[in-house]
Amino acid sequence: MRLCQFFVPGKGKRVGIVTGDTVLDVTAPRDGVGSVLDLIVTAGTAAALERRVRALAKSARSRLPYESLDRAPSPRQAHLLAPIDPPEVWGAGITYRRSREYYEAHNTHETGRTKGIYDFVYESERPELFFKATASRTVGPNAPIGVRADSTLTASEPELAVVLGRGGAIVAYTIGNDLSAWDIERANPLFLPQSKVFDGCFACGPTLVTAVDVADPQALELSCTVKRGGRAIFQGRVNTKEMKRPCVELAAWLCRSNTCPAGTVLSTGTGILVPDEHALTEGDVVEITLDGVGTLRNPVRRLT
Ligand code: DO4
Ligand code: MG
Repeated sequence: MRLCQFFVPGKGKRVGIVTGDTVLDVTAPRDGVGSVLDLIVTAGTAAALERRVRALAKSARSRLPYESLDRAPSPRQAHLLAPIDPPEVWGAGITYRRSREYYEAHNTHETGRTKGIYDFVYESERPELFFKATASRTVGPNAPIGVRADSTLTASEPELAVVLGRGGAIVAYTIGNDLSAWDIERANPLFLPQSKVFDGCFACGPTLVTAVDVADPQALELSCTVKRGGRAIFQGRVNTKEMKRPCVELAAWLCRSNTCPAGTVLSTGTGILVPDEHALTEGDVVEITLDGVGTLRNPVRRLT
């Protein structure tokens, strides 16, 4: 099942189930369905979430065309929102061989060693995990993603993102865009938090697909297009089978001695590396498509 959230003028946030081209409005705050986060917190597990969503789909009272919601956010028009308001967003890094090679090739930090930090983290048993964003720094479909005012090399990192339920169980999947100021990170790895966390630093959506509906999360096709002036300047793709560590392993590491609230999103690392010459600029549009989830489209805004 696919879940979404959308805004309707005069009604506020709504919870939707996407079936084909249609969105079923299943919002019922008095029955504990005020948000997708409510559903995930109450269900806790993937099986319970699936049961609840299937039952809700049968009782939906109104429906809308998905297309009518897939537009720029405006208080005057119905539009999609991020499919979840995550209490926490975390990221995993260097989970693909090609990201290790790309990051390492650009690691100008002199260590005097034959291997750099990205080689070490790729080979290490412990994965790289970092705090990425809060709900206030997360944007949904068609909302602007940010480029820091003090960065000249910010890139999109298209990623499979998992949504955790109770005890770190994976209950859903979505697309994550881990916007990253690579110039800041390359200046010094200790600047990583500043390269990763800023306004509009994370986009997710357009929908969440329940975990029960994903036969194999390590066999999903993810693609990305960056458009400038309506023309594609970059296209890339990856399959999640190329990940070194499966999603469940990353989620288990994240939850070691670290209780993650239900609804936490973990973005599992990028295998699509946009060349430096295509650093994001104001007005670019980034489109990321994932099997079963849809296309996450966001315009780029330079922050002040
Ligand atoms: O250490 C850098 C971050 C790596 C990352 O975000 C990724 O591999 O996706
Ligand atoms: Mg990343």
